Amino acid sequence: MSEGRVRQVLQEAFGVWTAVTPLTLREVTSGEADILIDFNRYWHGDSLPFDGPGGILAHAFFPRTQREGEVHFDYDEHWTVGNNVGTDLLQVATHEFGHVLGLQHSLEPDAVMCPFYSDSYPLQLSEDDKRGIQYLYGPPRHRQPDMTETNEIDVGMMDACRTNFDAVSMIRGELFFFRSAYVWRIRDGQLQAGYPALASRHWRGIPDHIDAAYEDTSGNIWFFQGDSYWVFDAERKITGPDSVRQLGLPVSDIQAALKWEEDHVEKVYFFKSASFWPFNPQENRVDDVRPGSMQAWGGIPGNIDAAFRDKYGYANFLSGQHYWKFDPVALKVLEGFPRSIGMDFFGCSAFLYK
Ligand SMILES: [Ca+2]
Ligand SMILES: [Ca+2]
Ligand SMILES: [Zn+2]
Ligand SMILES: [Zn+2]
Repeated sequence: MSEGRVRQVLQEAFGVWTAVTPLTLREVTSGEADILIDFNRYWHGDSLPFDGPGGILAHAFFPRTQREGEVHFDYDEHWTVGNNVGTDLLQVATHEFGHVLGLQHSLEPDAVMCPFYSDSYPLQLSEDDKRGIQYLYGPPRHRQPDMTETNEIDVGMMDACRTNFDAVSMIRGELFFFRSAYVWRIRDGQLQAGYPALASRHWRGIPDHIDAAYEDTSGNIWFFQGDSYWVFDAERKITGPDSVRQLGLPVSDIQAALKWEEDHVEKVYFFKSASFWPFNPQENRVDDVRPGSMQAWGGIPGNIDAAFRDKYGYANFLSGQHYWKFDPVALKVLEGFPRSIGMDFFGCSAFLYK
């Protein structure tokens, strides 16, 4: 293929994604680019060498990884477009660009994001591909959302296998996972029928997304968002919004809250970045405005999305699509963690990486 043709095909592959999102992409040959495309052979500087003709065709790095934005194609493939004599560059590029934009593999065989290469023409996004990319970036701006889509389909877009979570809390012995306006409810390891549901159906007046949540010893649920907090008695609001400053917390936008117990005394920890603040529920006050360091939680990453204490007393910390289980006695992360949130809590299948 000529260089001009390759450029054209790569543009076409990006066009497949930009057609269904508000994203715009343009080629730059100098300055800084968000996405870098390269054709490489064998060892080429990352730890994923290519293998000559056949086998591995290409790979791309997910956002928020060290090499985010990089897409590598195996130079040794016989790249072609629209015929069966080689490997179809449009198919492979569209798949890899999906990864570089943040999509994982799809389990649907007709999806562009299916992990197995198939030469199918014309190239078309499946509903699953479209839902995935629109979940990340939304629909194109010029088009009104399709009004025939029901609320159910909206909820379907919130795929627990792909998302990260805003907050998680044990409430009345059940686990509640929060993401945007939605909540998933898990009882005895089973996702309950009718979930995800709007969180406002349980807690009227809850903000449309929350930063953190926990249930205190008397069964009240505390929600945090920005510089405010709310307290609910089961489903009814008792107080809020009130400023977190009233709790003596020196920061807003906390990332997680963890209800804890030390010698049968209730404790709560608020987390933000690599810091945490112990909160004293008896005094209704943060113990010390000076934060503790995450190093106290050996093995937990500095940027967590959510935290909760499970019924066995372990602290669980979530970051992205993984979680870490922390042993309160040994004061360290359990062997074998992090693990996938989707697989352990929502019965999602393992994603294969290509
Ligand atoms: Ca190869
Ligand atoms: Ca959070
Ligand atoms: Zn590479
Ligand atoms: Zn892939």
